[in-house]
Amino acid sequence: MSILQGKFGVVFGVANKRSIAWAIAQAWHRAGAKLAFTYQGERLKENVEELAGTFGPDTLILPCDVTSDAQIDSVFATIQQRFGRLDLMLHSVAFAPREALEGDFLNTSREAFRVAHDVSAYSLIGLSRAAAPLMDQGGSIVAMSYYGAEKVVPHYNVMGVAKAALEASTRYLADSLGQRKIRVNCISAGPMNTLAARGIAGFTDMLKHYEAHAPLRRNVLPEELGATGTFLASDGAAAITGQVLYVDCGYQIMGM
Ligand code: 0WE
Repeated sequence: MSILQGKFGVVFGVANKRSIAWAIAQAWHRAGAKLAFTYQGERLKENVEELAGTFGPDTLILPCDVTSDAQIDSVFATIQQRFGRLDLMLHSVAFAPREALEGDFLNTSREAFRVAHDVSAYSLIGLSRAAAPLMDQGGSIVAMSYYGAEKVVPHYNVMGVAKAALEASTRYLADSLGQRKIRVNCISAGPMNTLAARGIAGFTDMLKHYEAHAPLRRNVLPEELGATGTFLASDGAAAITGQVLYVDCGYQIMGM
């Protein structure tokens, strides 16, 4: 029942125990994968060491600011040395300057747009290009998205535009990497109570709105994202690439 036995993976985007990246990493680990983790900034180093350290003292934990080509190269050079190859990659990284997630979308600055797209969308391309040479037996790349990519969600603003770029990039990468048997997909998760959602005005009401309107009348659980991440990483999803899978208790199908 260890469907990822013998597979090597790298996980970008663990900040703390509530992170979606951590939920999917735990599921990948339980399915038998051997994982490397990256963290962004010294502030998050301890958190990731504490969490990923539970997978054993020799768990690979590396710094990576995804806006730095040099740091991306360094991460994959180390993975090459320690693992020799790679099968799985999780991209669970996003950032827009806070002010861009508060006011009117019309006031989005050039700089906020640039940063949001660099961190949240371009990074998937840069990471995929660096990962691909190590995925010499094919691979599965999974990125996290959100409904704000396709419909207007109040305050999601430039992040919605960046997630639209991420989803389109997923399709172009799926085509680019398909002949190497590397699949690229997005999971579009319903809202989750993570660090990235903390302090967002009206977030609690948003969770209540999903609970009231999603067909399943509840919110998504982290372990359900883990299960979908494991499916996409597994041979069960061998013919699925370039897709956005909604894991949102059905919310996305509703018109009203
Ligand atoms: O993608 C996200 C959150 C991404 C995010 C969150 C922050 C908060 C702190 C990106 N950048 C920042 N920058 C910060 O300074 N989600 C899907 C969660 C989320 O964020 C929202 C949402 C939802 C849902 C923001 C506004 C409205 C809804």
